Amino acid sequence: MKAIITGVTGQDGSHLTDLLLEKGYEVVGVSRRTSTDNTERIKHVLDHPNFTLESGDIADSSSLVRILENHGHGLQVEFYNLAAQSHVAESFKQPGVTWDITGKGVLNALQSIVDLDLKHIRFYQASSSEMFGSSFDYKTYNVHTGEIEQYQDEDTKFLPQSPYAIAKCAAHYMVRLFREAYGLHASAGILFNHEGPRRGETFVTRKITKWIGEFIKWKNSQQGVFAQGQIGGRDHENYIYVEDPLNPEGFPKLRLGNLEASRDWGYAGDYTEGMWMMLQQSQPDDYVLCTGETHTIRQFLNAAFKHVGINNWENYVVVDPQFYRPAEVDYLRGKNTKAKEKLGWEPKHSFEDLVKKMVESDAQL
Ligand code: NDP
Ligand code: GDR
Repeated sequence: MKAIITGVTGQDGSHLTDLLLEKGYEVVGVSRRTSTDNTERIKHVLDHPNFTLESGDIADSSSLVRILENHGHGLQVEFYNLAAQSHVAESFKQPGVTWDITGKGVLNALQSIVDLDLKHIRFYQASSSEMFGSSFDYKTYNVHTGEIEQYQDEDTKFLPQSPYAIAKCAAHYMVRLFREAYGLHASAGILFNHEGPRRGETFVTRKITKWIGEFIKWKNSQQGVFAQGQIGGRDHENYIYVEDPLNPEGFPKLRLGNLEASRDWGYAGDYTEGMWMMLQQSQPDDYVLCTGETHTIRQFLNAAFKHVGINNWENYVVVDPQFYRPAEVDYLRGKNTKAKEKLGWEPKHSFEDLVKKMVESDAQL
């Protein structure tokens, strides 16, 4: 069993590598050239006898052809395409690059597989709940009050709200086309947000838990009594201080954007197992992976700060319009019935488990 993983240096790539090595796979990770080392998340497997790191870029077809020629032959080969410019806010600033990597990159991979006649390769595409954008379905769950439940599943239409989401939609349709046109075993996992201690530091959950970790370290290093004391000339709007007139240094507050959006957050390790399960099915298909619960950023803040004994997180956070997006996805809450019934997949970690795992890792509790 062999697996080629693009995006191996990312959060999901590193979890998937751990899982497949455990299962006895030979893993070929594809990593692009960067000016500083990007292998932090996979450094523990770099010397593993079943792990090889290949240099390649999803935007460069010739590098994919070389890797597929070297590693794509053999009976059981799986290709997990996790490579993407995956930051939604950044996709508004770099829409062209996002398109080339997150959208066209998928065509490069699929077309190379067909051109090289390696159609036995099973292909996984990392599709996203961002493709739903502002769209949802609903069912009435209380006929007396008329209350409705909003959700997204495999049948919900896509209404993408960012260059990232549009690129993911194009890639998603490309996977479907190659499945139907060339008979490829190509599946797409429509994954809702999944996080963990390996999450990139600019995504909101990790940004929060990393700040908490650094704040705790700073607080523990201070001599004075920690409080929101009013000592003249201090910038209490943007900094946190100790009540020590001899110590002018403050700690910068956590700056965030929209706190009202709702996300269906799960643990990344559970979701990479779902990716693998999809490629073990006799028929390729598309599946939603999610928890079925949704929480606002405010609720995440509440839970994360509570975990370190802080009940008034509002005093530590500044809402900064620089982190607002030109268009927002307000509400994501998935329904995972199909994955449960057909794959036997279920998330193993709750929202509370996830928050605990992330805060404890960053605050070294
Ligand atoms: P990360 O941002 O952590 O990882 C992205 C990976 O893609 C990194 O390894 C990055 O390499 C690599 N990459 C970027 N550009 C290229 C390129 N041109 N050629 C080759 N590799 C490239 O994302 P996640 O691990 O969180 O997500 C994995 C995939 O799943 C992505 O496609 C993402 O869009 C999708 N997804 C993620 C969800 C989530 O909640 N995490 C939910 C739904 C979908 P480098 O280290 O060099 O930057
Ligand atoms: P998302 O994740 O856009 O859902 O995409 P992100 O954590 O970036 O944002 C979630 C929500 O938090 C709000 N927000 C902030 N976001 C960031 N990054 N930084 C902030 O300071 C901040 N303040 C508030 C956002 O506006 C948004 O509403 C992730 C990525 O992993 C995608 O690749 C993936 O496809 C989707 O999840 C599913």
